[in-house]
Amino acid sequence: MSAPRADQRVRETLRNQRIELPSWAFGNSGTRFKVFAQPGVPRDPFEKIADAAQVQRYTGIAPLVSLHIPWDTVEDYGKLAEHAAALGVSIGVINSNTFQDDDYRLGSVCHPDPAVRRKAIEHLKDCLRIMAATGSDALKLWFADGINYPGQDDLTDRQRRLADALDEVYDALTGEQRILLEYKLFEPAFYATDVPDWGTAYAHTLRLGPKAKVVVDTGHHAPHTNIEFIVAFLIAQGKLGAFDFNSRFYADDDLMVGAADPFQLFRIMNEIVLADAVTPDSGIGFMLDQCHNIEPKIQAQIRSVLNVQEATAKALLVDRDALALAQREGDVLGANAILMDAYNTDVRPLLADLRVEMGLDPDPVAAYRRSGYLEKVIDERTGGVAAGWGA
Ligand code: RM4
Ligand code: MN
Repeated sequence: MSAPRADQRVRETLRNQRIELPSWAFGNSGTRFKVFAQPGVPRDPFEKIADAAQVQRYTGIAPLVSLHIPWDTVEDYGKLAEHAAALGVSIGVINSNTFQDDDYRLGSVCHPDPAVRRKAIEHLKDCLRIMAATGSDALKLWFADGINYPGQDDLTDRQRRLADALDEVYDALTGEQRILLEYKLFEPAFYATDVPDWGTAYAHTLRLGPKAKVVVDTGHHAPHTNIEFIVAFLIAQGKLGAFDFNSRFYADDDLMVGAADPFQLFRIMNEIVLADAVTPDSGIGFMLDQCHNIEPKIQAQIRSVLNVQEATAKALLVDRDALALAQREGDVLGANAILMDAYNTDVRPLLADLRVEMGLDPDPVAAYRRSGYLEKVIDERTGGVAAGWGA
């Protein structure tokens, strides 16, 4: 293939890439210690979607917004979907929340009391109805379930309760609806989590069937876990459903994706490129799951989208033929150098040029800052209560 044609294919793929934004990134958030409120923060899901539409406006590749229920509860979901469409975005994945109710102190779908399990399952089914009303086709399940002390509950029985709940929700899926099951090593439970790792999520989704897949939240692993291996494995098994992108230094830090370790993000996107899975036809979702506690939120989301885009562009530039040859010949250092050449390429000029082709400003962050949007919403959004983790 000649170089210009290769460049066209890279551009085409990048143009069709889609990154999904979390509604909760635009609300106030914090740590266990303090929520630092920011001026101009949305007061309801309509305003969160308006902020998300700004990210789409300047990046051109972020037209989907995930909702979190009950944080994004509204009376009329059809109206919310219309509002999104009018702003050039649409509703993506619906995230269930079975972790912020007093009843869930000992768990939700794994709770020892069947009445609490019933309540949690009914919430998940409500989310299916919200999907139908918003045009979303995926339900993301993250369970905070687990136990803090050895002996607190029966580990095996909790797995059975989990399986029963998942079976019931799976059976309630209609049409194109599907389940995305997320795992997390620890927190809020400390001794044992009921879906702690990809193996557990994989086993449950395998039992459920083809409409259930695994979510890899990049922040949910033990230090030094080789996440790209997990990604490669799940893709090969047809079980990678989506990413929750963010980055971490210590635990589930939820910092901007690509900020802590851009090389890891490149290695992950390299597996995605290898599997030809960058664009939406792969069926894999690329979502951000982040909180911006001290930095400006819309700008941080724009930066995060660009970080994923840059890592993808670098992965697309890997000389696959040369790499395959070096691998076949056992040229250890040659193969590694080919990958590093791509990683070390400055793709910013290519992406700036692509944006101009797409009718966008070559520098999304600068264009957003110049727009005065934040100043405008700070003026407009007076009164009411800013959205946050409880609202
Ligand atoms: C969890 C997990 C979920 C997210 C919540 C807010 O740790 O990452 O995906 O919805 O946090
Ligand atoms: Mn997540």
